[in-house]
Amino acid sequence: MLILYGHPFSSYTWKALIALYANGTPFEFRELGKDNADDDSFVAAASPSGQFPVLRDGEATVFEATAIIEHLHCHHPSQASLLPTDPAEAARVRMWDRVFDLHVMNAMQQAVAMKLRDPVISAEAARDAVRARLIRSYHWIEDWLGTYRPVSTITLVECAAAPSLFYADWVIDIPDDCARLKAWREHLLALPPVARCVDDARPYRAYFPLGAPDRD
Ligand SMILES: N[C@@H](CCC(=O)N[C@@H](CS)C(=O)NCC(=O)O)C(=O)O
Repeated sequence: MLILYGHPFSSYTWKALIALYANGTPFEFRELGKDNADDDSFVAAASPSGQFPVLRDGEATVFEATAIIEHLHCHHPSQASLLPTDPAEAARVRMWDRVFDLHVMNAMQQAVAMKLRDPVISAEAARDAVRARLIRSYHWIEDWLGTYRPVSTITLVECAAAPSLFYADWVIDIPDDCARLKAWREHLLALPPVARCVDDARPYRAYFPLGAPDRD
C-alpha cells in the first residue's frame, strides 16, 4: 500500500493527491501535524527541505510533487495518462509543469510566507510584493491557453495548474482581461479529483494567512 504524507490544505499535497485520485491507485493518506511524531519526523528527514508531500512506496521514498507524479506514471501506470508517451510531448508537459511551480505557486507561497513570518505586515503589503510577478504569469498563461486545449482528463499540467491557480487567485485576483484563464481555473476546479481536494480542504480555510475569500 502506498502512503502519502501531506496536509489537506497544502497546495503541493493537492498536486500529488490529484494524480493519485485520477490514477485510481489505492493509498493511505497520513495527515501531518496530527500528533503523529513519527510521521512528522519521517517527512522532516525525507528530503533536504523537509517539506511535503512525500510518498512512500515499499522501500522507495519519493519527494517533490512532480517526482511523485513521475513515480506513479512509471510504477503504477493506469488509464489516466499523467504524462504523454511521446518523449517530445512529455518534455513540453514538463516545461509547462515548471511554469506553474516556479511562476505561479512560488509567487503565491512568497506572499503567504511573508505574512506568516511577520504577522504585523498587512495582507495588502504581502500581496503587493508578488502582484507584478503573478499578473505577468497570468498574462503568459492567458496567451498559452490560445494553443493549449483544456482537457477533462488529468495530466501533470492539470496537477500543477489546479492548486497553484486556486491559491494564487486568492492572493491576486486573475484580472478580467484573462478570460480564458478565469474559465480554465473554473474548469479545473470542477474536475472530480480537484473538487475532492477543494472540499477536503474547506475546514482549514480560516487558516489562510491572507484571509480566504468567500467563494470557490
Ligand atoms: N518543491 C516542493 C515544494 C513543497 C512545499 O512547498 N511544501 C509546503 C506545503 S505546500 C511545505 O512543506 N510547507 C511546510 C514547510 O516548508 O516547512 C514540491 O514540489 O513538493
